[in-house]
Amino acid sequence: LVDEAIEEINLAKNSTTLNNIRVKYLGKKGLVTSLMKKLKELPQEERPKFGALVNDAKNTIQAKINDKFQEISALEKMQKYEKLAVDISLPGARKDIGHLHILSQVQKELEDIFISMGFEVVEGPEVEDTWHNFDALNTPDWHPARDVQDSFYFTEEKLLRTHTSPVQVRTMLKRKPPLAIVSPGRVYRRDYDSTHLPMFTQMEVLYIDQNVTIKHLKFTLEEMAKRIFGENSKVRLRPSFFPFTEPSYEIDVWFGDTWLEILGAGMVDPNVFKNVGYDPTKWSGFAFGLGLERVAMVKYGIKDIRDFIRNDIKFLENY
Ligand code: FA5
Repeated sequence: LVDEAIEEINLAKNSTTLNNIRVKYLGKKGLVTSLMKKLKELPQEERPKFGALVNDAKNTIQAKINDKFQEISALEKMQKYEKLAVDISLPGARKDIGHLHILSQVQKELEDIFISMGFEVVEGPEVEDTWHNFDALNTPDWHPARDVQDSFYFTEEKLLRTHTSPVQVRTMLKRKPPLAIVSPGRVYRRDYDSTHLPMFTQMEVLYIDQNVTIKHLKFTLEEMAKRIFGENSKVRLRPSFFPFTEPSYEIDVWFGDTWLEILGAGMVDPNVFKNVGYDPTKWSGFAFGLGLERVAMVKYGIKDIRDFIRNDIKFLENY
């Protein structure tokens, strides 16, 4: 009986089985206990010897169970801790922190480039009057850019500015040359497709001094392109027309498989100088207006300009 019990105890794998074994042998109706009860049936002289034997068996089994119990409970404790264990080599739960929108980053980068070249950042209002937005910029009444088809008008004389060029006018009226300013901000047009938004961001650049030539314009454009797009970027200058510059150019940057127009530029038209009271025989200057979304598209290979305003976290997190 003791051997049988020991074998069962050795095989027990958890505390429940072990307890069942204890009940089976040592419980009130257990095998060892019932042997004790047989004691009375035996002749008087055999009782002490038998009693001692059963007691021995009981003690042996009890001791064996105790040992096994220690072993099992240590094991079960280990298993429990293993389940609760923390892998301290895993990265912790991180709080998501926001960052500047890709456009703000590009704007800041460009501002820094121009500040390093001696330009100053100025701002102008988004609600403009037609004089600052068009007339002062030598854009006559009949010009198609003034059309209600292209612009958002509040009244006949007030509109959402269609470009940042009116800030040129406001600055020239307030200050005396020489001038070197950049002016970033939102502008508005009735446009909408994969390269045009109705609300987008421009940055105006204006440089006025004596004897400013196209060479200064070209150098500034090349320097800017190198610093924002890298040494190997491909930039193309195309003759164009703006009422407020003469001559005028449009600048394209190679966009993987095609050219993308990023800015309009030119030498300030003498009529603009007259309109703000600068002497056109004394002063000359260049100006350009960059599309900041377009710059970001080229820099980061973004194919659809509408991604900038979708506010898709997955898109924004990439930059
Ligand atoms: C102008 O707005 C001129 N004021 C630029 C200028 C300034 C010329 C100073 C000369 C001297 P244009 O309409 O081409 O020009 O727009 C300038 C740039 O804005 C474009 O090259 C393009 O990059 C960007 N752009 C124009 N329309 C949109 C639009 N709907 N969505 C996004 N970007 C646009």
